[in-house]
Amino acid sequence: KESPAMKFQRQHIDSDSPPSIDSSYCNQMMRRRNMTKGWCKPVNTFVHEPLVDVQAVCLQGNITCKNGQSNCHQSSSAMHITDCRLTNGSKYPNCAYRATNKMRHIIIACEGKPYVPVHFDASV
Ligand code: UVC
Repeated sequence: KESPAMKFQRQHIDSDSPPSIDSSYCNQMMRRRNMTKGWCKPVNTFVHEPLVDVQAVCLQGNITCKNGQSNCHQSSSAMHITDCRLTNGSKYPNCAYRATNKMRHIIIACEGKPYVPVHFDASV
């Protein structure tokens, strides 16, 4: 079974490709990473940095998550990310996305032992 840590990597880590402003990137990646099964996930961020650098964020600035939990962490450096946002007219099963590239500080939730990323909360 997929662990929360593996799920985070599937949904949010794309170390190997450079940031892309191409909407086909989001359309392909959202499908390839199984986020268009059963519904179209409305917003999803891919981080284009080495996995170890994203895992290291769990040791960086501790902040409160949007849901009120206290296990969120904000990256000390800005990171290359692509936000994929579902287009207004998009209707399941035809999930169509818009891509936006950003350099942002990421905010992720971490859990467990080892203490690893399990949720992408926001970027600032
Ligand atoms: N999400 C992102 N990036 C954002 C905001 C939200 O990927 O900037 C995704 C996260 O995937 C959130 C979900 O939880 O939308 C709901 O807000 V999650 O637990 O990591 O699957």
